Amino acid sequence: MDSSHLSGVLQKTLVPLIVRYFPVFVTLFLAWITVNELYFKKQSDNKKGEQENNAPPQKAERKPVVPSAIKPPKKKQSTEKWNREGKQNFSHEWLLTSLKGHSGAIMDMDFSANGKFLATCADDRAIFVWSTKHWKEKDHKYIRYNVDYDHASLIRWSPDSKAFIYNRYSDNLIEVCKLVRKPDGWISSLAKALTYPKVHNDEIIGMGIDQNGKYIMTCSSGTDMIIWDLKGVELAKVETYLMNNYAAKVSPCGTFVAVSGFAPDVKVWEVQFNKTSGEFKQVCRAFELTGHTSGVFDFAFNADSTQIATLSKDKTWKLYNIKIQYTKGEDPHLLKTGKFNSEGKKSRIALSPDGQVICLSCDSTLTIINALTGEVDKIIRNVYSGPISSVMFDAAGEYILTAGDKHVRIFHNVTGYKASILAAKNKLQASGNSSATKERLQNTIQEAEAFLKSIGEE
Ligand SMILES: *[C@@H]1O[C@H](CO)[C@@H](O)[C@H](O)[C@H]1NC(C)=O
Ligand SMILES: *[C@@H]1O[C@H](CO)[C@@H](O)[C@H](O)[C@H]1NC(C)=O
Ligand SMILES: *[C@@H]1O[C@H](CO)[C@@H](O)[C@H](O)[C@H]1NC(C)=O
Ligand SMILES: CC(=O)N[C@H]1CO[C@H](CO)[C@@H](O)[C@@H]1O
Repeated sequence: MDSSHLSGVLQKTLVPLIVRYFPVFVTLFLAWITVNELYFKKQSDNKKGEQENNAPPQKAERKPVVPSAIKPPKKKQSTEKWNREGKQNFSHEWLLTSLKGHSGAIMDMDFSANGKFLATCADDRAIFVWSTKHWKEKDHKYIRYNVDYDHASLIRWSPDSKAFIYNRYSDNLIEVCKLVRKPDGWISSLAKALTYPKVHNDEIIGMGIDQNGKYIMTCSSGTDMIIWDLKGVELAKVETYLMNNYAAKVSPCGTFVAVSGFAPDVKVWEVQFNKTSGEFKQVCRAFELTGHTSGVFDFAFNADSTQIATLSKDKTWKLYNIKIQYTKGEDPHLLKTGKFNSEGKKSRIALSPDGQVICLSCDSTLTIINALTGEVDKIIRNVYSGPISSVMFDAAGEYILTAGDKHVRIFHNVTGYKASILAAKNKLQASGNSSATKERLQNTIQEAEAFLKSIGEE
């Protein structure tokens, strides 16, 4: 009787209470979920920020915090889904084509010096050598090479376009692969030719070959850089004193090796050979690029090695003139600088061969800057479902290439056309030119304008 009485009381009091306040419970529950979601998102954003830079997260990423607690966190879910599923059907007015064949994330790419091949390496263990001849057609010719029991994350052509080097990512050493050519110019096979001894303890993050074929440079994420001869003999070991190396390059002229890292100055060395005997002499300090206030994620040379563009954690990019007499103490000159919110070490920078266009990548977004004005010309988002791993121009500066999840994307260098119009107009304004020069400049402008029109840019 006691218990039935109790249940009777409960039924009379509690049940109506529950029924009455049910909407409130639901609301509170939803509010709790929403607050949790927002809180954790903020936490992870903050963590990212702490790791890469101490400034608050990017403005664009900040979604307006919805005050109404009942609204489910729809927006966040959709971005997550977006990131997971990716965009298979990426399209853009500037996109010429995508190179498809890899089944994993492409980590690096490089053009051969003769312009005939593009090599790509991916975490699917494959290296592809693509013909650059038929980009405007639908099918893209390539030959595949497998890195046994490992994959490559860096790849560079030898200056004679007859071989390339790549790193074995897990083994952390360098291998050389040679092309066997067919009479028609295409490749019949690819064969491993040489394995370099393992010397770096930390992950190899940079690699390059001198265009004169005298040396190879490898650089680790620690503080060491090695100069090798092409047979795999160590010529010199250089301590970079950058705390951690982020990027390392050989200049297109072959004279310089440069490294950026956690410390804000980019360091440039000259690799010297005896002019009469051709023997390796030494690696000596040439100059430094100063001005950044934080680590430099990446940097790039223009084609004639007279300029370097840098991208830093301090949220700026900078363009330097390095055509200087450094032996007489002249320092590089800052040409342009601009703001860019790069969020991590994976951010990349590319400088067009003529130095007129800068490409910046951060995550899956490509930003294209007119280096003459320093202004952003285009932002292309969601190029991949994952991050862009590499950005580069072809030798003619006609195209911008990005590598990322499975595909290489080839964009028209539209900004380059705009920059060349601007440069030509500036030259036209300068008086005292012959009529032939004027005509040539006017032709340049007309052709570039026609192209821009054809692609829908005014
Ligand atoms: C991509 O496009 C192709 C053909 O246009 C279509 O068959 C496919 O379903 C699309 N995929 C996605 C994920 O939209
Ligand atoms: C360059 O090599 C030649 C011949 O081996 C030698 O006589 C000369 O001293 C070297 N020069 C320098 C600057 O080391
Ligand atoms: C003439 O044109 C050239 C480029 O074609 C330019 O460098 C120069 O400044 C122009 N003006 C004069 C006065 O030569
Ligand atoms: C920056 C750059 O290299 N721009 C080039 C883009 O392509 C046009 C057409 O090939 C060239 O004229 C520009 O110099």
